[in-house]
Amino acid sequence: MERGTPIIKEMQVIPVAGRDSMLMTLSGAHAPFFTRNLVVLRDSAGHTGIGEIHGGDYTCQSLKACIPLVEGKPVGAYRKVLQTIHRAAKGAAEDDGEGIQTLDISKLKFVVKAEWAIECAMLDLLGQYLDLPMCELLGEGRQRDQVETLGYLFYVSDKKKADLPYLDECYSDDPWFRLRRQEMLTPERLVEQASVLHDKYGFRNFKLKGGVLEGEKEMETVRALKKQFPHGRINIDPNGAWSLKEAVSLCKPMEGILTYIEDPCGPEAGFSSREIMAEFKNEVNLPVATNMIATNWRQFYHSAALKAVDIVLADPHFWGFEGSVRMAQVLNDWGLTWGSHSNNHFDITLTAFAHVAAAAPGRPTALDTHWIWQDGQNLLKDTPQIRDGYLQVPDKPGMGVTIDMDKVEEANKLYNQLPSHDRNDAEAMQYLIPGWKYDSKKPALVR
Ligand code: GKR
Ligand code: MG
Repeated sequence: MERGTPIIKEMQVIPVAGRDSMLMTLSGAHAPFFTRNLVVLRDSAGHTGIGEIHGGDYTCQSLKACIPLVEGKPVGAYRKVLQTIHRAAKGAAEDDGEGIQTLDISKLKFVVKAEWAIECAMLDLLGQYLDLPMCELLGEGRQRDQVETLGYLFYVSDKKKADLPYLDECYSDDPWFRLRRQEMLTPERLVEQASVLHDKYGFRNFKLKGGVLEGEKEMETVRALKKQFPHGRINIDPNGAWSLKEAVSLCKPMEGILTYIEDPCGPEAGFSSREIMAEFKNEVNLPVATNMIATNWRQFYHSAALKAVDIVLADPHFWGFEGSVRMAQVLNDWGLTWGSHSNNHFDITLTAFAHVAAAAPGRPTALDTHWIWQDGQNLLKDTPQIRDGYLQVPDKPGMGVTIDMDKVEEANKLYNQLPSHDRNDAEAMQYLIPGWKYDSKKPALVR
């Protein structure tokens, strides 16, 4: 009889691309395509383990460099494998440690750690070996069977203004699929967006991506959303676009309307974003969330010491799967709240997030996901569903889902056709405002 856990026979790194709408954020307008990297592991028991992480050549190369450290290793040694990867990792020369406190998206690749896609795929294999769902292997194990999720609302620009190949779904039978590719820039259209999402997925929580219009105009949208969903939990995230003074004057009147506020301000006047957010909290009686000022344990130490945040959106692709659940445990013990940030992603990330959130103790805030903008571009044969506002956590062993390699191949072909693999929100933006340049303190359409 063979002893020990199965051996990893093969690690594939597969870059993939998908389609997106002209979504507006502080960093500009989303391009018609987004990219991701997949990890597919095959073990000696005949199982397949999968993981997905941010796209781009930097992350793809980092993953490929890990192949010799993963192949030939027993599935049960996943902690040792990750430790070996960490010890071998050399920080990139261009990484100045700034992170994403000013939402410079060229720095996101340093905040994301490629090896968490390997952690995910190894936990998937380990779960299959142990005959347990992945969430049972994390932290204190499964805390819930479904995970409350939010409807992630975006202002959307008119794609016809850009000479770029955005998708049009005007012939779809699905009202949401038809709507998500259209221009939506007014409070009325954002309420329509939220209502159609509510009908399709049952969301009662909404997050508006701000940093696009003047702050006052964005607050009008928030007010309109609250009017439509009086019992809904509404949050706005301008990604630190407002000065401390603006943030206080915009948010103070919103106490009782906003449920919480995400990254209202950032570094200014020689003070770090952690110090500025602490000052914001002294003045405004709203819980504050972040995915910008606490993206690792050292940043979290200062954020916590300054009491700068209440809700840490600990994305497993920044913190690791175990790390994100460890954060959930700490926050819960300290009376603070866990959640997760997201970027455009496929359904492999959706599944992974479902497991991590299922293992987060306490009362996490509703989970972020961009999936609604990608729904239909499935890379899985059995994508977990969002029903009545809750993402269903798979019950089968490991991730509990099956990868569709034909779909992966198509997404890889699309990736290979793209002239560039890195996110660049300025390119599409320049069709809307010629010569547009990123400014961390100016909403994208305010120039
Ligand atoms: O998809 O453009 C986007 C978002 O703005 C993303 O880049 C952010 O990182 O969703 C994120 C957030 O909550 O800050
Ligand atoms: Mg955010």
